[in-house]
Amino acid sequence: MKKIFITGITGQCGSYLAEQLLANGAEVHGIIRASSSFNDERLKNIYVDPHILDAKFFTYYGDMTTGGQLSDLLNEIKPDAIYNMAAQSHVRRSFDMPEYTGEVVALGTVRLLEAVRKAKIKTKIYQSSSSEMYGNAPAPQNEETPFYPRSPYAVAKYYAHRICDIYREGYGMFISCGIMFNTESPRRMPTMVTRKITLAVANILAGKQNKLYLGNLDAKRDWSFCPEATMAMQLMLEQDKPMDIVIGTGETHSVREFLDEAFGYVNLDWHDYVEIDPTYYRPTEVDVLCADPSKAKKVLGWEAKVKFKELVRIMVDADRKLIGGE
Ligand code: G4F
Repeated sequence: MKKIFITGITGQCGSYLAEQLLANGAEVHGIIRASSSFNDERLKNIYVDPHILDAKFFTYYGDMTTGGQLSDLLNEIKPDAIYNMAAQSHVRRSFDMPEYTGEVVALGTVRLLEAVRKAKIKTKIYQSSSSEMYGNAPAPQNEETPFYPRSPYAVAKYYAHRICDIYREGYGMFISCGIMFNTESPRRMPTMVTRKITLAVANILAGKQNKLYLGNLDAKRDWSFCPEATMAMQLMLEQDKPMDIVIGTGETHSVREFLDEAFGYVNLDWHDYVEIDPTYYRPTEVDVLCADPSKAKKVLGWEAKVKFKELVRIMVDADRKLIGGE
């Protein structure tokens, strides 16, 4: 049985990954950031009391800002694979908290790599890199496209991406980086634009909201369905050699198109509800992200099945169910 260690297990992608790995018979260990409020809602489907005899799911309080504890945990667990999903992942917020973002995303990654190196554990590592690293590099972006990070978050991810490169080459460690374009699902943070929109649709239908305040509607993103993207991450660690691979659908749509699709699906006109609040603008914006996922198809045999329209509908349906009042 494989032992897996996941940082960021309480996040959208971390939680889907944990579920899929457990379903495949793995033993899954993850760290949860200590908080006085509950932050493990996404793990409710897989939580088991660790005292039961055949428990395969274990969580520990831990943080990417402290290296010593990561070392202790890795020495104790000796995982066959590690998925580094932990991040302060909100791009707009990274402008308000640049130092903390760098601490978790950039230095957190090097702390994890150092912990593995010093523990001399033979393990495969998956690093969640981000398409934000491309900034305004011309679309479509692939593994050869030069990076041009335009936010504190993106530059921290770029540091993490490059340090993985250095440890892979310098120490011969197996580290694969998934260059992830936007991943969405009903578990998406409500402050990310897609979920903010689908929750608003559900709330408006239920009579609980009458305005939706957004920022830049012209930005274009490649939105894929998170549980499909996490399958690609696992395929990356099943390869014999480590590599960097772009994961996305190959389609790009604007925030405006997302509004058209989400409100149109329930016969509402978003122009009646949406107002622009410039506080959601970013000091530097990324205009167009669109994956060229040819390498993922060729090497992993992976390609996105859920495309834009279906994704929007999955999210609207889930939020209508959540909010009720239909
Ligand atoms: O949903 P977003 O906040 O996602 P963003 O910035 O593209 O980042 C996400 O994807 C990255 C991968 O490419 C990840 F690395 C990152 O961790 C995160 O998951 O914003 C998408 C677009 C932006 O252009 C933003 O300016 O939507 C625009 N937008 C317009 N109004 C808004 C809003 N974004 C947010 N969050 N909230 C708004 O009200």
